[in-house]
Amino acid sequence: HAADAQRTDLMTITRYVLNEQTKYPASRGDFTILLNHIVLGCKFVCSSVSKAGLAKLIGLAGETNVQGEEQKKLDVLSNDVFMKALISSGRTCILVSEEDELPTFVDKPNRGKYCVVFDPLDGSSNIDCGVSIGTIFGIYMIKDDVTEPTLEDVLQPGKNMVAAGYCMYGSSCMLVISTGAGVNGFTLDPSLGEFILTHPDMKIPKKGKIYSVNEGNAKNWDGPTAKYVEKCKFPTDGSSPKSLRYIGSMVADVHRTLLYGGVFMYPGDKKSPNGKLRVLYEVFPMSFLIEQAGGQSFTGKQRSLDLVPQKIHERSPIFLGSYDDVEEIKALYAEEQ
Ligand code: AHM
Ligand code: MG
Repeated sequence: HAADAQRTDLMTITRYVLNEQTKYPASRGDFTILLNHIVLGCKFVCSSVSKAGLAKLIGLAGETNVQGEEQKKLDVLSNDVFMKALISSGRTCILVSEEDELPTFVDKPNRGKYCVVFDPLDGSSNIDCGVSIGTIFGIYMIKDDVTEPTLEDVLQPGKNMVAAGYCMYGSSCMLVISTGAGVNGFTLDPSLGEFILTHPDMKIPKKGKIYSVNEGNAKNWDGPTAKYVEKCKFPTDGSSPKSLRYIGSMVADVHRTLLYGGVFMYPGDKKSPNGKLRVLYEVFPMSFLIEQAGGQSFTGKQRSLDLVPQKIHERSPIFLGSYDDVEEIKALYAEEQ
């Protein structure tokens, strides 16, 4: 009977969030509505990504984004879809996207109490070869709804986020989300067009056998990063060496880390002291999820979620993953002091 129930009682993401909401009698369903609009964006991007070759959507849009990188058509499209969906939800107030240099302040008639920071299509260098890419998002609540919203409302430490998640466009499309009470994974059933709860209460293994880093940057690494990677390859405690897995698509690398354990890192180095990944919409949401799943995230100096960003497109080094593995990295940095 249990097997029957599994097949016929489908927990969709909307139903899941509505259930959660009943725990808060004062809730007016704003978060559910906001999430429904994010889900719409994810479904759109998923369908565009899977048709990318067919629809000849691949290619340069002839624009350059804030970080000076070439922007692909799919990035532009995904950004437009998410922006419009978030604004029309009527539940947002400030939007920060990797693709836009400036934040978007939502006009009064559409204004709500949530701030959304997001990377609409991360890992876009992987589009042309069909490797998994994803959307990353984090959600803050405005400090109060009396005063006019300001940038201060989004320049908050990651631990203040009320929710964070990513959607991976991989061999299947998966949405992984946390509202601060654990992590849940939903898989898109393409025939239903619904995200179904497939990975309830995800927990990251306490220790892993995988390390994930762009080793091409090794010549510029700092001491602790170099020492840690050396330990992964030549362990001195009698354990087996770790395997290296690096996709170069943060969502896919973090997703694997969440499921299989180990560490994912994008350290700072001599050339880029702050690494590559952006604090607001890459480091924070992923750190939030990993902590909620029982792991840790560290910047080389502090807990990642304690960082207070000064600028919306700020970068930070990041080491995240299994609790014990990140503990080792923290010890190596502490030795340096
Ligand atoms: P993007 O936002 O321009 O797509 O860059 C972010 C991506 C991440 O998905 C990934 O972790 C990282 O860049 C890989 O960088 P590198 O190619 O330097 O290893
Ligand atoms: Mg990105």
